[in-house]
Amino acid sequence: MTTRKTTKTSIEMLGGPGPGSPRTGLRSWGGDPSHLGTSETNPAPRTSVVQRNTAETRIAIDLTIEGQGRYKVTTGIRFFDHMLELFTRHGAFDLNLTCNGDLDVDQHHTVEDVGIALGEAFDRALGEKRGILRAGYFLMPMDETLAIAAVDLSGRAAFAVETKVRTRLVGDLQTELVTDFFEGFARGARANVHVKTMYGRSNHHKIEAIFKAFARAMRGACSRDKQLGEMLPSTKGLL
Ligand SMILES: [Mn+2]
Repeated sequence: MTTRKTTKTSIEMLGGPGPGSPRTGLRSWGGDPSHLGTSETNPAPRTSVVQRNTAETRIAIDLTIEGQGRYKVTTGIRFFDHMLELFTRHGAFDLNLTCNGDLDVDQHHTVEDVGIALGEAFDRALGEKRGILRAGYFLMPMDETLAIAAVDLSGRAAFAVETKVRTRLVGDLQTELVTDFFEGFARGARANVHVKTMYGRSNHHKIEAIFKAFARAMRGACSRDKQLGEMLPSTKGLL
């Protein structure tokens, strides 16, 4: 009897169906997760909602930091959607993002404002930034291309971007706007954002590798620091 009880408990903890108790397992998978742990071991996911409306763009964002890589992104620029979608998947975030911008004027307002609003969404979701790693970096290969990203959610906006892309367009995206996106993100998130293509041939890969590296750097920076716990990751007393 003792063995049977222990087995059942462990199935519920895992949250999935297991041998001998498929009904219980399925119910726990889709049901109330409160039995999975206390708030200390299983804290609430960090989320934010941002609405940013100007005469040039109307943006709505719904972000979950502890996501499952699920996305719904519509900016009117397909290659930009592609970048934000893979940012979400590689960052293991959940992101709903819609931007209705004045693309008939130029892509500039849309790309820059999405950067600002997405940065604000992270800043809001992270709140006081207690108990997070705060800084993160990643070195991302994509076939023949290598890109690096380093971020510090420092409370100060600064950016450095080098895509090594010399063509005006990749897909339908004006490539010079990659810099404007990261500048906007750094301002919105109040973060240091450094991204760089080290080398590569394909212009598509150069930009994509940067967004993937950035996603994984952000994933690290947003991660909870088990050792520092609720300590602020700064000696200044404010982030
Ligand atoms: Mn691609």
